[in-house]
Amino acid sequence: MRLELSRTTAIATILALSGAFANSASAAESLQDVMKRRNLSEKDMLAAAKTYTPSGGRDEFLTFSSSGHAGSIIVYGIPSMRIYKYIAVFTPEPWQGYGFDDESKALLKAGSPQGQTINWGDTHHPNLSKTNGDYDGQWLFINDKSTPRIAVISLKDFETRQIVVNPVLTNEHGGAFVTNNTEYVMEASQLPSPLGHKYAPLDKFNDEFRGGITYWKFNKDAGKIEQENSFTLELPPYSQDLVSSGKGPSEDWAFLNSFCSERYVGGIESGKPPFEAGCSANDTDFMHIINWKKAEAVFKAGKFTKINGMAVIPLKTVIDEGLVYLVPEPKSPHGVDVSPDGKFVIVGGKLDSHGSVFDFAKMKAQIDAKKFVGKDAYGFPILDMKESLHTQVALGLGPLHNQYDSKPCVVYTSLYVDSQIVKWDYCQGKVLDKIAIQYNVGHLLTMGGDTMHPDGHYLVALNKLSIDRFNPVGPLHPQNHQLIDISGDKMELLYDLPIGLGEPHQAVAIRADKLKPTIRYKYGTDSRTEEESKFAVRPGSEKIVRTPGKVEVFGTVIRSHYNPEIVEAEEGDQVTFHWTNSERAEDETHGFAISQNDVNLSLEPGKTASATIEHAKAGVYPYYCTEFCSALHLEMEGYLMVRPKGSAIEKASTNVGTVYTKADFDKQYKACLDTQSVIDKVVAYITSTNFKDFPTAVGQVEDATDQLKFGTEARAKADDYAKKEDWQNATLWAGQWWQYQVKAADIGLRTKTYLEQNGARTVK
Ligand code: K7E
Ligand code: CUA
Repeated sequence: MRLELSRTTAIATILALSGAFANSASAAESLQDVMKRRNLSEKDMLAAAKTYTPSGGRDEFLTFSSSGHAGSIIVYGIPSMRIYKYIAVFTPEPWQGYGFDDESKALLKAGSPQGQTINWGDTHHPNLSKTNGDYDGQWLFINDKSTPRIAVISLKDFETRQIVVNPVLTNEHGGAFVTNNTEYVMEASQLPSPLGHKYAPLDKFNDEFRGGITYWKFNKDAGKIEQENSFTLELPPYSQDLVSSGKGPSEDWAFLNSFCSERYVGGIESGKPPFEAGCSANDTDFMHIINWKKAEAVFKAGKFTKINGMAVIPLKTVIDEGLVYLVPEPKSPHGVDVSPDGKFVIVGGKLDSHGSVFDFAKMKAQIDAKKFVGKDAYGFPILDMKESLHTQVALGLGPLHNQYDSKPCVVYTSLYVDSQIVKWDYCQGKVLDKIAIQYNVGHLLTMGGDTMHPDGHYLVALNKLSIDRFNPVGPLHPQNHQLIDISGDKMELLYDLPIGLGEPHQAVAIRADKLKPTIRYKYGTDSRTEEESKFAVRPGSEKIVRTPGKVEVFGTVIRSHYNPEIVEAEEGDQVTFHWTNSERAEDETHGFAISQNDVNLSLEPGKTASATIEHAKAGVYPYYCTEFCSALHLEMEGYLMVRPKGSAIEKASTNVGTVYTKADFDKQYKACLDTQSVIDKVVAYITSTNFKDFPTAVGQVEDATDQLKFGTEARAKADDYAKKEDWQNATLWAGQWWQYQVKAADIGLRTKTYLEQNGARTVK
């Protein structure tokens, strides 16, 4: 339950607190001083109190927003509006090693049309997997409008798992929308084209060009789209737009908008009016009412042809089997959104000032009675528009998208031209409230707004322009997401989030407690497939394998060194590094960059990733860690030595640098013994508490124990060499012992602070 402070109580509390501070002896500014200095009103203070999240605080909801043609997904929290992550999807992203390690390169290649790797995508509609119409927190999908593709993202590690290319359509817009139980991910075309990437001249538009909607079969357990179980419905060459899945009574159905049912083909260069004129001539376009459940049965009965390996149900079969019906909708519609109870479908008409509420039961009755007012040019039955409508409500100019509230019958619609959001009652057909937006709003986002049980609370306006809202950063402005409180009767604007990637079209938000991401990978996981990597090795079994023309490194990384550190190769060799991060500690990520090469890996705890240099050029190539992983992060480094063709292999030199004596060894050894007594004190403190009740502390203690174990091994080596009076190796290994001690002490102190701050008790 959310604690709702009334406006007056909140302000009274804030003012009382500020009074308390003013009375204190410190010279710190009071709240009133700050309000005056920064010119903040009480309303501002209230908005701040509703969004401000103190350090260490958590958000109630997580948002997944498209980044548009930046090709990724932006993750941010609500109500704090703090950005947490950019999930790389269609576009390479070096921090995550995405598009730079062999594993993700393979994923991007498999997700591109044959013969090329496409390194960007135009993401529009992220959608979450659902079970019984509600988010289950497992999978996320997003579409690429430019190259018709769908990506699957795992919510276990927030990584892209799969990209599938549509072999039939040439572009799309109506993706990635899911059916009520994520049986299918839907993807509908926008610009009609000959199916299967063929050529046909534009004067054959009516006969050879087609639209289509693909039903990608999703295997929820495997987290995989299965192309062999997917199918496409051939549709008339209208510009199909967005699609919304039915729910409850309409669960077997989907609703697909279209514009340009005029089938106009522009040609401004030859004196014809542009597309925009010819595509908006008619008063109405067609909503497609799709019986996908029946389409699935027709597909399973084998009534399809295959195009480029994809099952396509031909136009005639679609009509004969009763898979698609049309109903006129106000011209140039955009948003289509099924109500939480599945009874209504609300359509926004960009060029019409109404929100049109279609009644599923009324449409279904006409379909069952085969009562049609006519057929389109291809023979698709058309329902009566008036008889299909529950109501139409004058909302304002340019209604685009709709999102539902947790309150029954309440919906929010974006008004693109008016730059407003309208709150209205779609049952009674009346406007309830309006709020101004900066500026030209597109999609809206309510919490769980497309599920059967929306959470309410907040609304986000995904705006197209930000004009005067932020400090200028050049002609390309940040995108602006505006957070609005919808818990009361009146909408209240709370916060502006400038986003430095664009253009975000749609976003979805899920209650944070529905997500259970992992903290570390199972040892040796290829994160791009989530399977065990065949290249993983354990500490102690690192190796360099040489075959003619090839050098393959199987190594490990841990604070703060690579094993191996020096790798020899010959000019022209193919050199591959497979690194496994053998850390168990939370957040102990290492990187791997090789100078002068397009290589950077992100190695999270437990992960195995690979990088290949195809034809090594002669030279010295330092490699190093790109994450500041410990105090000796800068020392986490190595050399790839590529000797000129034909020269002999060199041994890593040991007789360079400082020479150590017994005195050096004794000094280092004493430092280690002193450090050990500090560690013992910290350990004594931790074990005197109930640290076992704190999973974070338990994880840290495990990690520190690991480090101390490695330290003991290094100490044994130092002792051995000391016995042989090899002071060089004895001193260096004693130094390594000390490194492990420092890491253990660092973790130990972090744990001590954590326990103190989180109220651990003394138990013995
Ligand atoms: Cu920009 Cu859904 Cu692609 Cu509307 S879409 S705004
Ligand atoms: Cu590992 Cu820095």
